[in-house]
Parts: sequence; structure tokens; C-alpha cells
Amino acid sequence: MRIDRRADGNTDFDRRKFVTFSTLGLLAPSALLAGIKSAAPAGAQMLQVNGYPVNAETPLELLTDYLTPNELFFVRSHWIPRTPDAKNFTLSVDGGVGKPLSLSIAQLRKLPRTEMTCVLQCAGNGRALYSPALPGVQWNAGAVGNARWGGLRVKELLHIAGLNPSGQHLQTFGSDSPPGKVPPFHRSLELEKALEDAIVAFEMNGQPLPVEHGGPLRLVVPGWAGDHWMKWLTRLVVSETPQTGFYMDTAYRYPLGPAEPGVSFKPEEMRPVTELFVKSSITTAPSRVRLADTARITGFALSGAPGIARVEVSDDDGASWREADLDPRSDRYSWRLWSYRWRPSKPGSARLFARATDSRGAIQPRVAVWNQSGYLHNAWPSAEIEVTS
Ligand SMILES: Nc1nc2c(c(=O)[nH]1)N[C@H]1C(S)=C(S)[C@@H](COP(=O)(O)O)O[C@H]1N2
Ligand SMILES: [Mo]
Repeated sequence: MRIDRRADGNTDFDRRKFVTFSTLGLLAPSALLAGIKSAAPAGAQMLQVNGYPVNAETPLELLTDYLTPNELFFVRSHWIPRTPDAKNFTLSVDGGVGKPLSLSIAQLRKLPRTEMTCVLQCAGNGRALYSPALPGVQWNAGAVGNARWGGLRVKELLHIAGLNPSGQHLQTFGSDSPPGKVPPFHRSLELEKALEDAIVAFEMNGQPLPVEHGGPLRLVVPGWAGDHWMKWLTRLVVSETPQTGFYMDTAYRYPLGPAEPGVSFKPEEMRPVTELFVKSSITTAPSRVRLADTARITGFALSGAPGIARVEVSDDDGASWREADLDPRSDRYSWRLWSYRWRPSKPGSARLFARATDSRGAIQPRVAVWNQSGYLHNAWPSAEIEVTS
């Protein structure tokens, strides 16, 4: 991805360059296409959902690798990032700590390292699939990816800083600044979760964290929706209170009670979106198969629970289910690839549904629970296959 380096040393996306990027020489310059490079299949491209800032999802048929290539990984940025040079960059840790810290990437790299493979999914992934339609970025099912994140445990960092016992929340700040009076994307999460397994990551799939994914440093919050994964992370503040502001008090909240179109909830009748809901997606399925043959269907499954127990496929509208094969590769909170060989029993058009069950026994529902912000869509995916004789 091409980055425009400004004279003031700030790194900025140049949208025109970004959307017409083409190392493969295969992509027609178009304001609606964001190209990709190297690791991705020739001709592959991402779908830019809107023009400003950059929100690009990955077509499902490209999400077939255990690790999603960095260049294909969906991008969700509220504002054009303004990140300091990695050279001048520091992460500060302050608030309820005995010894406030200010650390460069080189210093962070010298501390005990950790790596973790986990899934990153936008809370709004699948919003476009809700009916009635909802405002917000119209994601289909591709605002999700699975990567190996390298960095340092938040727990380690806070141990070095000397955590005060009164801390309850970790406030997180990124360096992107919105235009005019628009509220900044500042967030916090419970300190308990941050200490459990969050990491500050400077690597993604063995490469320095790309700037569009928050480089030089971002938060990784395993099992939780993407809005907690602060990009261009510059400051962590231990606090007794959560962060306030639009992105905490109004956005990224999920209704406590049953939601339906026309019923709206006040912020206090909602709770923050945290853990992902159990979900499978179908990435490949043939559109036709001969009656005498079998059809191979593949996909991935994920959850906010640590692990997927099973994925099943039904060809009779959910009346009966058969287990798909799970790929052996997995990590706590990674996605799980699956595949299924379907043997048709009669000619005509068939619809196959998939559903996942996680390690806590939660089963993916047929219909996603509608909510006014269109978060955490997880209805059964389906594929239509024409059986010919
Ligand atoms: N500083 C900052 N961090 C951010 C965002 C942002 O706009 N600014 N977007 C968040 C949202 S809503 C998501 S889904 C993820 C997307 O991460 P990605 O672009 O690497 O896929 O980053 C999160 N972190
Ligand atoms: Mo998101």
C-alpha cells in the first residue's frame, strides 16, 4: 500500500493513491477500488465501502487462508490517520500507575515479547444484511480477518509501570484526529480484560504493523469487537472511570433488552459491545454440481469464546445437520477454517446453511437479533447450489 509521507514527518494516507494502487497492473484505476499486492491472488481486490475515510472489506472468497494476508485485511478507519514517524513515536502509560512510562518502539521491542493469533472483526460486520436497513458503514460479511499479532502484553507493561490497585479501566488514545468539532475516537475497556490477554502489537503476520492497521502500534483485544482495538496507539491511562465521549457513551453500545425496528434505547439502556457472537461464514461453494459428484464448501467460524466446538451444514432448511471438518490450526480466539463435502440427493436447486457452536455451547442463530446500530450480525450463512443430472 502506498503511503504519502508529508514534509512535516506525519504519515498520511493519500486516498487517491490508496484506491488506485496496483502493483499487479491488473486493476483499472477506479475511485471505488482499493488494490492489493504480493501475498494475494492475482487479480484480487478489496471492496471500498465508502470514499472517506478508508473503509474497505475483503470479499469472502478471499478469506480462505488461516492467516489473512496484511494486504487483504479489511480496513476500518474513522479518520485519516496522522501517525508520528516510528522513529519519534512513543507510547505513554500514565494515570493510576506508580511510575509513568514513555517508551519508543525500540524500547518496547526489548521487553518480553508475546505472539497471538486472533480474529479481528468490526462490530458492524454484516450490517448491510440486517433488514430493515440501518445507517452506518454498509459492511457485508468481509470486515473480518485472522492474523498473528506480535507485541507485548498490556499486563507486562502495567507491571513495569506499577499498577495502582484502584484502577478499573484502561483508557486508550490513538493519534488520528477528526476534522473540526467531530469527537475523537477515544475509548476505554475494563482493566480486567486488558490484564487478562490484551497486547500492544507492533507486528502483524511477522511484518511491522502496517500503518493502515494502526502502525506503529495498536491494541489487540482477543475475542472482542474491533472498536476496542485502538490503532495508532499513543497513550494508555489507568483510570477509576471509563472514558467518556461519543464513541463510549453513544456508539458501540448494544441494547440490554429486546430490540426491534422503531424501538430506540437510551445509552443507559445499553451496554458496550464487547465479546463477538458465535458465527460461521461460507467463503467458497460451487454454483453447480452434478448429481453424481460432491460439492466442497469452505468457510471460517469465530466467537468471543475461546474456541469453536463444531460447524454443521444443513441441506434441509435446518431440520438436520451434519458436521463439517475443522482445520487443525487454532489458537484461543483465532478463527477456525472448516470444509464440508456435500453429496446431493436429487437434481434441482438446493440451499445449504452453515452454523457454528462455540466452546461454551453458544449456537449461531438462524436470524441475527436486530439492533438499532446493526452490530454483531451472525445469522446462518447459506449457499445456493444447482444440482444437474
Ligand atoms: N485510532 C483508531 N483506532 C481504531 C479505529 C479508528 O478509527 N481509529 N477504528 C476501530 C475499528 S471500529 C475497527 S473495526 C478496527 C479496524 O482495524 P483494521 O483497520 O486494522 O482492520 O480498528 C479500530 N481502531
Ligand atoms: Mo469497527
